Amino acid sequence: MMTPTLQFLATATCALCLPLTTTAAPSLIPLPNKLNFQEGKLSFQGELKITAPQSLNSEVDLLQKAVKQRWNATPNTQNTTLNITLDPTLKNTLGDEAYQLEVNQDGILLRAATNTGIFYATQTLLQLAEDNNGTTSLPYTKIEDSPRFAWRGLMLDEARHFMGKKYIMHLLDTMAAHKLNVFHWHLTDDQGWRIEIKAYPKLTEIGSHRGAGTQIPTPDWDKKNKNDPDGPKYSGHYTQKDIAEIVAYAKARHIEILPEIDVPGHALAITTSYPETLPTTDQDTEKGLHGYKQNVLSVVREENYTMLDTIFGEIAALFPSKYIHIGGDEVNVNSWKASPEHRQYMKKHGMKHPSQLQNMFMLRLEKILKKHDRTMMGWNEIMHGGHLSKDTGVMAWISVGAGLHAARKGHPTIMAVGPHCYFDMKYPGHSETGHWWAGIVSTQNAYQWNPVFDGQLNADEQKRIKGIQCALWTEFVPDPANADYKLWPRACATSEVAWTKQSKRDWDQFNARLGKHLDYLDTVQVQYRVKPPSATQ
Ligand code: TNX
Repeated sequence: MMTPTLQFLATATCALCLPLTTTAAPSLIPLPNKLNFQEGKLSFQGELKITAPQSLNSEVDLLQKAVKQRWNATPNTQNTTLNITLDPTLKNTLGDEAYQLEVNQDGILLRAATNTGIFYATQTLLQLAEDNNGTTSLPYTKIEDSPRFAWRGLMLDEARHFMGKKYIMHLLDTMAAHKLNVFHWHLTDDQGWRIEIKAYPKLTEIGSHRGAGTQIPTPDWDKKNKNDPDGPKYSGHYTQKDIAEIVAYAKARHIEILPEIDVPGHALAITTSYPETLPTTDQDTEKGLHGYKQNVLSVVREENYTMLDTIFGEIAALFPSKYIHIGGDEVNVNSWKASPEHRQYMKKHGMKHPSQLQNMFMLRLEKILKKHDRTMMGWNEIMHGGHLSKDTGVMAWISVGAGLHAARKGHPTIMAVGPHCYFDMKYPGHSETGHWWAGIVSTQNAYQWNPVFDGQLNADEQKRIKGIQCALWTEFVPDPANADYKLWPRACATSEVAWTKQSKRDWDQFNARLGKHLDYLDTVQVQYRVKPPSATQ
């Protein structure tokens, strides 16, 4: 057992224990699955005296830091304890991520089967505490909690706008506070390549810059300086050292990072850095959906697979995640139709439609990732043109139907559907910025849905819905403050959809809790959106 390092004074205020309704819950988001508040509070000044096994040092350390920062606690010689125990048998009844938390007149107890469970218990504890001029109080509480979905994700696009290490760490902290456990990092796109690849240095030397004096043009949505035909220069990338630091930071917070390298489309940053990766062309092609030509890789050029093998090898060495995301969305197949060697290849292999070329490419990537001991994941378009290995993960963004289709086909499926999960869509209100192709996404829209769409899937198919993920694409998100604004409180809703059982969720009740929860977000410096008085949500 670890010896007590910090002390705190506790004065239990009431011994009467009456169950209260969950609306009395201070601010807990996501709502625990079994929660019982009782009459009375544990109040204390000073720091926590923690007893815990050594194997929990990392979780205890993070808790102590948070307590110091947020509860403004000062050393104190009186004792009330926070006892933390690991009990592996809980795994059988409650699962890996479950925890129990109890606050009573004698102190605080946290129990779980794993470090992850204890970590979540500490996050609930931090939300439970109220600080009043140096006195911290916790309601007498009994919680037994475990998540509905294993995959509770949040995606950030840093290709369109680069937010930087400090913001990512802040975001990981805020995710952890909401028990979100997958950070999907969209690191490459047409407008920028944001990760150092040692074998292909031009990807960042050339590909991480756009605008004036660079080779990647400023996109229309980013032409801030109208007098400059190229727009201002815009740059940013992470070194492999930065990445290692961020991966470790996430790991300590029980978050897995899912890296995304978007191919074969959305690849202007690659094709600009290494033009030989492009198909040769004998016809003019239309611009793709996002206004670019020449942003699709050749899929018949063998050297491109060597390049991707090397890139994904470096990615696999940096990120310990089970899956690696390869993008695969919105490929402008006209680039292949206009290419003599692609037409020849199709003829030779009896292919009728260029989507079959896309399928061939995906099958090659599945193999490359397997070689690096990883499993492929991609946007729902990866299913076009043929079958894939059943263990390949599909992230459904374009529609619910695409997600249901993926689950029926046997793929592990993540629901990331626009109308509920795309937080680059506008909030309600005239002055809000953002896309609107998936509609206005209010916090209520982010909350009121059921990711398994009851009645549409049989039991086996339902099990393939591994969870949900919200996404922040950043064409219209210029900086970290705006990223926070667009994410929160909508991602609070995502966290509860992902964590709390459908039968326990209720919008009005969530909305009531959210008011108080915003105070908590203040304590962790989240620049969330405050609903204007005129807006409904
Ligand atoms: C679609 S979702 C895209 C992104 C855009 C986003 C804007 C997906 C896989 N592709 O490239 O940024 O819409 O909402």
